[in-house]
Amino acid sequence: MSHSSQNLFTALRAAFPADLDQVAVETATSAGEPLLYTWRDLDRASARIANLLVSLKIPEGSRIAVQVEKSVEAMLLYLATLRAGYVFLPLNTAYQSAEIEYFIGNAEPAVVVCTPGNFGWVSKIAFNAGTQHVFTLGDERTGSLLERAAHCGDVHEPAVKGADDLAAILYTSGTTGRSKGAMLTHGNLLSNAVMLKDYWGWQPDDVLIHALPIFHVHGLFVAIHGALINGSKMIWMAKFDPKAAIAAMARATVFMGVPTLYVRMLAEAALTKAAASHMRLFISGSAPLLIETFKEWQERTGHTILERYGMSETIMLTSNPYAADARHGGQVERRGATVGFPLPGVGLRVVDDAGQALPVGEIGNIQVQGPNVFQGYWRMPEKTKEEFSADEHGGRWFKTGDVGRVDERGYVSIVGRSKDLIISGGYNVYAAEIEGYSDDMPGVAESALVGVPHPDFGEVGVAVVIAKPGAKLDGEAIIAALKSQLANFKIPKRCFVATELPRNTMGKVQKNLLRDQYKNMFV
Ligand code: MLC
Ligand code: AMP
Repeated sequence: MSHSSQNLFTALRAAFPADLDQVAVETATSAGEPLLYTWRDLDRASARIANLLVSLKIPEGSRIAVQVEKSVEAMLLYLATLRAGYVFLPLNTAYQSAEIEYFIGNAEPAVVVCTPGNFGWVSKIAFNAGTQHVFTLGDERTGSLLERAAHCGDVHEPAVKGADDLAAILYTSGTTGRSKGAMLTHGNLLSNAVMLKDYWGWQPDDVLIHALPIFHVHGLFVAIHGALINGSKMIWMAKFDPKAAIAAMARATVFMGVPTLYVRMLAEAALTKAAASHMRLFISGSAPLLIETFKEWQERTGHTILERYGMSETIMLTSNPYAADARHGGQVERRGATVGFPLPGVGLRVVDDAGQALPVGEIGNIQVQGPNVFQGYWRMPEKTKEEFSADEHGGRWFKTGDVGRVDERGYVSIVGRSKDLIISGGYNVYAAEIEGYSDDMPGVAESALVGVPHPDFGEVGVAVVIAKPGAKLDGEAIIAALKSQLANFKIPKRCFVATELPRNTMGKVQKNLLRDQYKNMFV
């Protein structure tokens, strides 16, 4: 092995404890039986899958697209993909056939792994797109992937990778409604993981409760890398359950969640100071954490949630301090309704619409740079160019699409988004995508989707549709039709039929008026 390899797996593997027989992952079967994986298990099982991938003789840079339920084996498949040097492409299990067809058509993966139940339709899409290998991976360690991997050796030398070599592609929607594949390298992921280990003060005896899905940045990268690069055990939950998460706190020290998870745990009487007394750190991100939730958590548990901010394109960007941050006058205060400071190595500026840097305290567009910022969108050089801007020194800044400000103490607050995006329970819903599907329905002249406050999901989508002359529309029927085409979390919670959409003098739909009209629907 070359010492200069920047393979992320190699770095994670190097952090495994010396005693490989210690428990690395603690989980349960669907019947509730305890299921333990040692560090040696992680090493050997990921080697087998890596050897299987290598045996397929797929070209370098091949994408491995994966749409499977959360399981330890799904994580091992991710680790095996890194190990073998291919590019991991995770897909939310809620995505339906039209969405999957687009991703597979766009990414042209050499290998697709799906659930046994979806093999029929997923393999058809994959083979039509030219994919040669489709495997299945089910719950309880079933499926053809592991059957084939069982015949492969359990020793594998990680592929030598440079910092700029691709490790993963994460699809993220855009203003046009078409998803773009954010290309992340081994260097992006590794630098972020190493920096967070230090910034969040990971300790030798930390134990992470892993309760998030593993097809997005938060559960896949921040949580898994965080634990592995510290050699820390994970308590692994296939699905978030507030009661189980609270019960696990007695044996754990770190929890990561989207705000909805905190809201749901707060609704449980079992959440007390005593229940959380073994915990060291609660981290929230992916969506705004309401100040009420932040305060209530402090009162109920005695812990101050550390809120941080990130994106698929950049992994983690800012964080409230865990300990004294010397760069900011030794600040240790975790301030609610802020996302803290730009992380070490991350550049962050706030600019006006012309791209001019704004003074401290003023609200504007957030742009970022750093070793964590992605390489661009997969096969979309023009889109990539549009999303970056240059400064007078030739610096390259990524336009986050988030609107915010930095106060005189250096704390960043996100106050809005210039992108037409709704974040519901931590999942992103792009208005343009849903509007596109609604507009294509018979009898629909046009439509608008807006986000409104929701007590559980933070924000949910509400659709307003306008009928073509002579057509009669039914909101419920439109919701039912959308359900057959799109991932469930993208479905508007309500659909209203109106006579017209409010427009300004330029003819642009005034979504702020719609948001205002429906803002009290759920709260
Ligand atoms: C589920 N439903 C949702 C929803 N999740 N509706 C809106 N928004 C959501 N997020 C709906 C389903 O459509 C379904 O409706 C019903 O709720 C029950 O579905 P479920 O799957 O049983 O829901 P549940 O298990 O309760 O899921 C809720 C959740 C989940 C909060 C646990 O959404 C979740 O895990 N969110 C985390 C997302 C995440 O990891 N984001 C990180 C992105 S990374 P019906 O009508 O069909 O019955 C990122 C970068 C960063 O943003 O900074 O981290
Ligand atoms: P994604 O594209 O799924 O990675 O989502 C990234 C977006 O989530 C960011 O651009 C923000 O709009 C939002 N986000 C992430 N963390 C936070 C946070 N702590 N507060 C507010 N918004 C957040």
